[in-house]
Amino acid sequence: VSAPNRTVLQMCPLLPSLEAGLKSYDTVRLHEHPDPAAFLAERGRGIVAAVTSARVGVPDDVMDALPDLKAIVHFGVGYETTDVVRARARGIDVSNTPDVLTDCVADLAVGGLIDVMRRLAAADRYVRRGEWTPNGYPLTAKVSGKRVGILGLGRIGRAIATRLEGFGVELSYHSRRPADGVAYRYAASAEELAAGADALIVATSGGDGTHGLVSAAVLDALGPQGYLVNVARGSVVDEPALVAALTEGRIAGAALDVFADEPNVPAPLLDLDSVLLLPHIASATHETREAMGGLAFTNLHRFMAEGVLHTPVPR
Ligand code: 8YV
Repeated sequence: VSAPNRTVLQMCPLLPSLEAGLKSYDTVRLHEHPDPAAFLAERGRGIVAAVTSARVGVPDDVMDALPDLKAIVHFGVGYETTDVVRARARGIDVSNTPDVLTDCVADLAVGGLIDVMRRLAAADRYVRRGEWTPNGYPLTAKVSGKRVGILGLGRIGRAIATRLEGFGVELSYHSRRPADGVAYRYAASAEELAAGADALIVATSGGDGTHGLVSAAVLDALGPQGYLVNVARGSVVDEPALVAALTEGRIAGAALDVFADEPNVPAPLLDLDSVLLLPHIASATHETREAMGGLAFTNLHRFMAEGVLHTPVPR
C-alpha cells in the first residue's frame, strides 16, 4: 500500500496571494465542490491540514470526515467558528493570525467612534443630497475628554486604549479579570463599565464565552447619551436589543463593523443616521491582509515541513 498524499483542504475563497501559496501543496478547494460531503467521504483520507477563514472555520461535520487531519490554519485572529476543544481532543492543532491586524482593527475602532459621535458619514450624505445650508447641520458630540469603556482588554483592546490616550479620554475596561500593569479603571461587569462610560467599545473575542454579553441591560446602562462601537463579533451584542435601543433613542448611536448574521444588516438600522454601518472591514487594508496571508501561510508551511504550527491559538 503506498503512503497517502499529504493533501491540504481549502475551505473557502482566500486572499489571492495565500491561494497562490497553497499551490505549492496538493490542495483541494472544498467550496468549489457541488456536494462537499460526498467529496469528503471519497477524498477525506490523506487531508492533513485545512486552511480556512475566521468566518467559515472548520465545522464539526467536516472535521469528522477528515481522519488524518492534524492542523487547522485560520486566516484571521478569530476562530470561534472552529470547535478548538473538539479539535485538540483529536490531536488537531489550530492556528490563527494574531498581532498583524491589531493596528488596523484599533484604527478602525477609533475611526468608528469619531464617525458616530461627530456623525461624519451622515454629514457626508447630507452634503451629497445638496441640503447644506449655513448652520443647518445638527450639532454633534465631542469625543476628546469623554469616558470610554473598553470591553475586552486583549491585544486589540489595548491598542484602542493607547490610541485614545491621545484624545485625553478617561479609560476604563472590563475583562474576565483585571489585567496586570494596567492603569485604566477596572469595571467588575459589562453593565458597570457601560454605566460609567460615554462610549463602549467592544473588543472581545467571539464564541460562547461572550455571546450576548452586551445585553439590553448593558445598553440601558450606557444610556441615551451613550455610543456603542463594535469591532469584535456581532454575537457579543444582543442585536434585537441593540436595534430597539437605537430606534427608540435609548442609546445615542452605534458604529458597527460586525453583525449577528453577516452580510445581513437589520433593516431598521438602514434608516438611522445615528448608526455607522460597515461591512466587516476592520482588518481590510492591503498591508494587513497581506500580513495575515503571510502569517497563515507560515503556519501551514511550518506544519507541512516540521509538523508544528507557528502561531497556535492559546490552550
Ligand atoms: C476578517 C476577522 O474579516 O480576523 C478576524 O477574526 O474577523 C477579520 O480579520 C476575517 O478573518 C476574514 O476572514
